[in-house]
Amino acid sequence: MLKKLFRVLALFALLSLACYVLLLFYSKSNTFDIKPYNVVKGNNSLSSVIKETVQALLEIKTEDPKTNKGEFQTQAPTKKTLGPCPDTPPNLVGPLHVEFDNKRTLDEVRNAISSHLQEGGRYKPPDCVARQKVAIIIPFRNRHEHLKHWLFYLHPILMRQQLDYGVYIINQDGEGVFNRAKLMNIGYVEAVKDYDYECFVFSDIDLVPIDDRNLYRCFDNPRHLAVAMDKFNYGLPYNTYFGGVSSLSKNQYLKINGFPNTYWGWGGEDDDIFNRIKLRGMSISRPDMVVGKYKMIKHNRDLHNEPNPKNPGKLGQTQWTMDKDGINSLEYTVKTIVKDRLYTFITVDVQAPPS
Ligand code: UD2
Ligand code: MN
Repeated sequence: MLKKLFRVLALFALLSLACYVLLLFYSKSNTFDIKPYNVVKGNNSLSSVIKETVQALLEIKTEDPKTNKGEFQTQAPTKKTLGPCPDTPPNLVGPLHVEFDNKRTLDEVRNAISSHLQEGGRYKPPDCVARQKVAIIIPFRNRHEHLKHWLFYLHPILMRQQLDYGVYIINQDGEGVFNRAKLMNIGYVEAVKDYDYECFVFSDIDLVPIDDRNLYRCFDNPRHLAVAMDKFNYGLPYNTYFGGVSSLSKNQYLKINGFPNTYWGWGGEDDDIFNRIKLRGMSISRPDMVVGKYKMIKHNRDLHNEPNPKNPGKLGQTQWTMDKDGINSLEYTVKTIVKDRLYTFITVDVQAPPS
C-alpha cells in the first residue's frame, strides 16, 4: 500500500516537472520575451510561477500599442524604405512666368515656402531618395532685393526637381573690392562642412531660370546652365562663355583646383574657370537654348566691383597659375553663420584689397 502511494506521489511529481519544463520551453520560444527572473527566483511555488507567467502573457497582449511601455513597444516600427527618385522628375511644368516688378518681403517668401524647408534652406524630397546632394552657392553683397526674388522662384523649382539640396549665400563683409570666384570657393568649403554634398551649383543672385526642366544637378562634364539669357537676347555672348550659373561635381571641381582667388573686381573669373576645365581635358555640358532660358534682374554695376583692367591679361596664364591659385591656396575667415529656413547666410572676410 505504502509502495502504491509512493508510486502515485512519484508520478505526480514527474507530471508536475513535465508541466514546468513545458512552460519554461514555451516562455523561451515565445516572441514575447518573458523576463527569466520569474522562473529562476527559486522560492516561488509552481502555481505562483504559472500564475505570474500567464499574467505576464496577458499583460503583454493587452497593452495599448500607442503607449511606449513594455518589450512589445520597443520593437522598431516597420520603416518604409524609399526608392530612388526617377531620372526625369515627374512634376516639372516647363516654361515659367517670372517677373520682378512685385516688391516681395522676406516674410512673404517665408510664409509661402518655408514650411517645406528645414533650417538652413535645406530640402529633401519626401517620397523618394534624391539622385544627388546639391549645394547651391551664391556670391553675395548688398543684393537683398534680388535675394527675395531668387528664393521665391528657385525654391519651388528645386523642390520640383526632387533634389536633396541646401542654399548657401556667401556674403562678402566690408567695403573692399568684390571677388566672385573666391566667394564661390568659400561656399564650396563651408558647404562640405555641413553635409555630404556631391554636386555644386554656382549661381549669380540675379538669375532666374524660366524653364524648370533646366536641372540644377551635375553631369558627366562641368555644366553651364545659363545659356540663353534675356540680356544676351536668349543666346550665348560668345561660345566659350561660362558665366551666370554653372554646376560641377566634387570630382570635377577638385580636378581644376577649384576657382581662382585672385580675380578682384568685375570680369575674367568665369573665363579662367572655363580655361581650367579645358586644360584638365574636360568639355562643357549645356542644356538646349529653350530649356536654358533665364531672366536677369536689371541692375547697375555695384560699388567696389569695377571692371578690373588687370583681369583680362591673367587669362593667358591660367595653365601656370591654376595649380597654385585655387582651393589649395584659399584663405579667409568666417564672421557669422546665420541659418534661416530659406538659406544659410555666411558672412566672410575675404582679405580684400581696399577699393
Ligand atoms: C556677369 C556674369 C557673372 C560674372 C560677372 C563678372 C552674367 C549674367 N553674369 O555678371 O557670372 O561672370 O559678369 O564678374 O553675365 N554680386 C553681389 N554684390 C556685388 C557684386 C556682385 O552680390 O556688389 C554678386 C551677385 O551674385 C551678382 C554676381 O556677383 O549676380 C555677378 O555680378 P554682377 O551681377 O554685377 O555682374 P554681371 O551681371 O555683369
Ligand atoms: Mn548680374
